Amino acid sequence: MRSAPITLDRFILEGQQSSPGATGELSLLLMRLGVAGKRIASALARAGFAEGLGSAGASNVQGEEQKKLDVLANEILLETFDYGGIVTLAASEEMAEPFVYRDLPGPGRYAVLFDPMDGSSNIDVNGTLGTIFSIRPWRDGPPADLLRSGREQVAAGYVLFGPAVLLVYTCGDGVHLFTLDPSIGEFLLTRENVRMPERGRAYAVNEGRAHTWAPGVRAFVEHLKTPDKAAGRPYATRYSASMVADVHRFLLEGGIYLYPADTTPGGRPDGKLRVLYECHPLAFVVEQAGGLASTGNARVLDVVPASLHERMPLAIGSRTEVELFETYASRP
Ligand code: FDP
Repeated sequence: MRSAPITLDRFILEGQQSSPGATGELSLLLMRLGVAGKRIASALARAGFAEGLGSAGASNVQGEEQKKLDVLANEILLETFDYGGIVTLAASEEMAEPFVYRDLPGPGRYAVLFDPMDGSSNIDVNGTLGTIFSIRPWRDGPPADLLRSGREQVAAGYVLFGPAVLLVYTCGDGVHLFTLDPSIGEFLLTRENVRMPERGRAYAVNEGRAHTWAPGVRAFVEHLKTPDKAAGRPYATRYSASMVADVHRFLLEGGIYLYPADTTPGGRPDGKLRVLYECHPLAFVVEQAGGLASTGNARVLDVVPASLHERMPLAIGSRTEVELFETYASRP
């Protein structure tokens, strides 16, 4: 007899059963994220012909153009945690202030943070996008209590909307990858305990912005491009305008994604990416797979943001390239 495919629910439940003391609440949250991922995937699949999906014209709290699908994905995620009393608070890149769930049956135990639609410029061109999530323990407290290091995350991951819909997550015991089988509407385990290659052959960065980078960052990218057959250079460029898509590629194949600081006068000295919604969760996933995430002079997971929407420069990927990046970034 063939063995049945391992669904997301089964994998999570079996993991929970082998963790003494687990309440099952975190498992429920991960399963709900699977449902949210399917709902967002369905909205994306209809976006091309469903009236009203696409550019929203409004701006998010960072003043960037917001797409209707960003708004919709944010709403789907808020709804996802709006029952059962497990989640007390949800914070998102798309909301100025966290959403507090009221009338809970008891004290909720978790806060969920998310970037509902990462790589949103890809919406209108049918490119790859993702939803990034991070789960933290939570007791009643002011939203400022969310300003903690990335090491306090209990789970993190993403749903990737590409040719197939994938769900990748970690609870701190390795990284697991599931693929949505549309014929049965279930995420099926495709790779357990994903390991990131120690080094890669590719990098992803918006090189049109090279004039805004610090000299050390420019020198690092020049190094990657300088041919040296024995050392495996030049590296290939792989930039998709969706960090989650690029990081996913490097999770499987090795390589480095960069979004450096803009050092020009009036530029963004902290880069573009948000600490809590993008950098901490992807750093947790990548480090669990054996990779690294760095600002250039600090490990991403050690960074404690001073505000909810704080940004940070990011280098994330294979250990070899990120360590090399740190040596270049520390140059005067
Ligand atoms: P987006 O704002 O379109 O959601 O998260 C920010 C991000 O996408 C990354 O996913 C992506 O790599 C980057 O910004 C693209 O920014 P640039 O257009 O400046 O390259």
